[in-house]
Amino acid sequence: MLPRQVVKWILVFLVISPSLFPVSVSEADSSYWSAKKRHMKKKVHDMFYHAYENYLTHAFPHDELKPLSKSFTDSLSELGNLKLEHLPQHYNGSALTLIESMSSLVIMGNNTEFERAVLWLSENLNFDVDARINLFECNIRVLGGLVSAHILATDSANRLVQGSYKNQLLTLAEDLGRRFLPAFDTPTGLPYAWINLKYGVMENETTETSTSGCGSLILEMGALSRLTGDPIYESAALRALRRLWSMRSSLNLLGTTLDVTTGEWIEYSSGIGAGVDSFYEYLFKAHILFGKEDFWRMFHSAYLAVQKYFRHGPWYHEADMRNGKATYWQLTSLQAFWPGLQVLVGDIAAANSSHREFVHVWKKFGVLPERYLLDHLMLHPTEKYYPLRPELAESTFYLYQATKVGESIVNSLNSYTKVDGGFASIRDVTTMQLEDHQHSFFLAETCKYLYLLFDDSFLVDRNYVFTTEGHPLPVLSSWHDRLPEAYIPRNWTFLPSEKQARRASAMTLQVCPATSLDCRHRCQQVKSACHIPDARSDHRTCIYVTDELSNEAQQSEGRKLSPIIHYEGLKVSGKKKNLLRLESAPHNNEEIRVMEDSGIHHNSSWTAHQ
Ligand code: DMJ
Repeated sequence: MLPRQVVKWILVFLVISPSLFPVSVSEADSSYWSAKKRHMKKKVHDMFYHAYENYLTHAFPHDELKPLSKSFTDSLSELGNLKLEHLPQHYNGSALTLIESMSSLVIMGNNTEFERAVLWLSENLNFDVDARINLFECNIRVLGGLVSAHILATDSANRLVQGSYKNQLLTLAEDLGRRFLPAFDTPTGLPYAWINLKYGVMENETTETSTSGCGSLILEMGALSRLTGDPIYESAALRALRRLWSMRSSLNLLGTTLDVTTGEWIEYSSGIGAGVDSFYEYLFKAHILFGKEDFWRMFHSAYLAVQKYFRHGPWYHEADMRNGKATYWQLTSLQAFWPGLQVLVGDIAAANSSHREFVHVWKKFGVLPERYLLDHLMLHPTEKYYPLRPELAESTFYLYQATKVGESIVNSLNSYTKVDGGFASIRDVTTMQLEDHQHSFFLAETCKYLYLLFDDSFLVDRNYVFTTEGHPLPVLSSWHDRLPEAYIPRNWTFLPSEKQARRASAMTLQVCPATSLDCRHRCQQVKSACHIPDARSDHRTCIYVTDELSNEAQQSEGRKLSPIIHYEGLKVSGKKKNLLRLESAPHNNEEIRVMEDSGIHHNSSWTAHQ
């Protein structure tokens, strides 16, 4: 035992020591964090270059890398194309991943490689190709990539070798923008979802599109107009956006899919995920980029409606735009961008609570599964994949700097998805089986946001708005009609009581169900979000809906019964008060919620969206 006096002096020393050596303690602290940040920055830097160099070696100038087979895919013509129809025979790619990587190269400080990319694209990129592309995807990835890279190429901080850049990327962007215009030639001004780059809108083209397909064009097309001085692009995008907004319900809600010729809704249910997500994002970001109060007013009403009708504690379900009633209770990986948007608008507490839930899910599975059925506490039987999506990293970037969350995302990506030939998507989060696809958004967004978490020096002197594909556009007063007024009200979202906020995450209670794939006759095939045709039969999954039984039953019973849905080997039947019963093992007698009027659990859930 130490003598009492000694113990006393030791205690006194421990109490006063921080004030005796304040500098050394905080220095130690900050040098620990600086070292940690440098270490993490290097890790993300290495991830990006592993993905990038493998793309250059095995796939360039094609669109995307297949990291397992070390080959390529010309996926620009497949993005968003569920049925893989009208695939071009002679399309050889547009170096999509290179276009998407350019802004990340600048953010990581590699001006030499950026210049090489600019020059290669200037000399080789050609949009006069017979390829039917998805307007939304081509806009956010290609037009956004080019416009952002043009701005970065003309920024004195990223000066290219004197005289080497003569606005070639802007010329290419303008060429692409012109090819988009025929899509807007509809009675409503709402654009077709698909356009052939060489020939315009194809005969018998589908008139169905999504809310994000019409409402997420304004940043890129607006920027193109500001840069070229030609208002045509911005006007087309603005007209479509205004028309879309005019279709909102009295609750300020919109649906998910619509017809561009009639301007009528097809799918009345919507949420903040697939088919709608970037519509909200663009209303707000357009206000920041162009300063128009109009965008702010639209966003303000739309945001409040989302918080009122879709939100359930930290989660967001879907609801019918006509009456605000909940339809599908699903968590999707795409929704994880929402907390990031909430940070931008100043609704920090709400952002924090849902970000925390998404992080729980990430930790539970190691990555974010594409879709989780909140009312059944189970993974969606077919959408168990994780295609290297950026949304959680994006929200994490807006909420934090250098945090444990960022570190754990980086570590999971390295341990589960890194392969010799790049980074592979995950086909099934329960088995971590890989899929042969490295999406271009992994370089454009996932790596970029992770890098910015640990080194944001790119953002020091200037404000940027990141497009939905992560391409930075500078906030310039010259682009503003007038500078935005202060727009951040307090307490956007009514916060649930402490008790509710702390309740255990639904995900922590879930059991991962085993499901067997059983594609039977009359399957309507539904592709995974990866859109890459390959030889594997299990690449596609199926759902088919038959109304035969209901017709028979109708005749015998003289009344209308609900359709039967065969769903990945599950039989779903017997609509009762808006609920269907799952009849086959392992989900015996579970009920799923369905839309009140259709009785069929489908459509937006099956709309793939990159
Ligand atoms: C990206 O292409 C964009 O972020 C888009 O808005 C939604 N999905 C993907 C990545 O998940």
